[in-house]
Amino acid sequence: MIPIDFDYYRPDTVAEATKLYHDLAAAEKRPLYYGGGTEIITMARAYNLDTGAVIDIKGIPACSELGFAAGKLAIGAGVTLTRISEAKLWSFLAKAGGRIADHTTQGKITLGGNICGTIIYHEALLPLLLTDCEVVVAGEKGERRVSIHKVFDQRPRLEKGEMVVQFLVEEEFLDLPYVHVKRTKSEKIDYPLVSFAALKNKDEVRVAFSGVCAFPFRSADIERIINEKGTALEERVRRAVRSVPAPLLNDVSGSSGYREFVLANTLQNTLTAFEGKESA
Ligand SMILES: Cc1cc2nc3c(=O)[nH]c(=O)nc-3n(C[C@H](O)[C@H](O)[C@@H](O)COP(=O)(O)OP(=O)(O)OC[C@H]3O[C@@H](n4cnc5c(N)ncnc54)[C@H](O)[C@@H]3O)c2cc1C
Repeated sequence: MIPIDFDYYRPDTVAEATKLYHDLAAAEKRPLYYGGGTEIITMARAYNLDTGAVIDIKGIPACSELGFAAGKLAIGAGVTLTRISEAKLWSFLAKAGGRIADHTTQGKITLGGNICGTIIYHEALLPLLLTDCEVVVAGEKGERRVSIHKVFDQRPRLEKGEMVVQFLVEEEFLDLPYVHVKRTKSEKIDYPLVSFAALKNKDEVRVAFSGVCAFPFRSADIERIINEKGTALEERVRRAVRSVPAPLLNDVSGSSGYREFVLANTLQNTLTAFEGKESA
């Protein structure tokens, strides 16, 4: 049971949704945009969330879009992880999403909710970071297109009242060789000890991580180090691990020392595969 009363709205357009947000905020309803509701409902049940109104974005056509236009794959923020997987348009994102929560919950979790939620892992973000995708964001003043790196920098960076409408990924990235590895403490379904994504673009390897630090990240320093082909692989991996941008997580899933070990191994295996053959 959800122990709080709140109003439920399901607008048909982005403009209607952002106006609703503005009006509800002015009426002190503390509105929230609502994707799959998995985090909102879980937190409300645990008395960790208080809202007077939710604005469900799934009735908005732009938020449900999944297809190609003008050389880009458009993925609506309200598209579920299951739909992404079943559409078979981008196997990298399907794979990253396919290791989040369990099969049933993936049918509810939306891409926008995974990126904008408060749970620190945001694992579906990793392929998006590696493709430098654009994000359509809407607020009271209208829509804007921004880089994913501006929308998410250690945490979601939306302005108050803004919602994510779509993610736009350049088609040329969709067929590049990639690696996705998720290591958990024991169960296949669990929060990540290390979640790792790599993409090979021509000769350059791009890498992004979740579960390593208290936020997911892609690091220019780490990419520069691992792409120094003249340096021995073991040395590159050692330096890359030392360049992680924040303290390694140390929690019930694993100590920081164990995470460092798993991270080094994952990097080593990925680079060996990428440098030895075309795809891994
Ligand atoms: C059982 C379980 C296991 C999980 N395991 C993992 C895991 O292993 N890895 C991982 O990365 N995550 C995991 N999560 C977290 C999960 O992926 C997301 O946090 C998900 O729960 C939120 O998606 P949702 O669509 O249900 O969002 P909602 O619950 O609807 O919303 C979550 C938050 O995002 C905001 N929001 C939603 N959509 C938008 C939008 N379009 N624009 C702006 N703000 C928006 C909402 O206002 C709210 O604050 C797990 C969650 C559960 C419940």
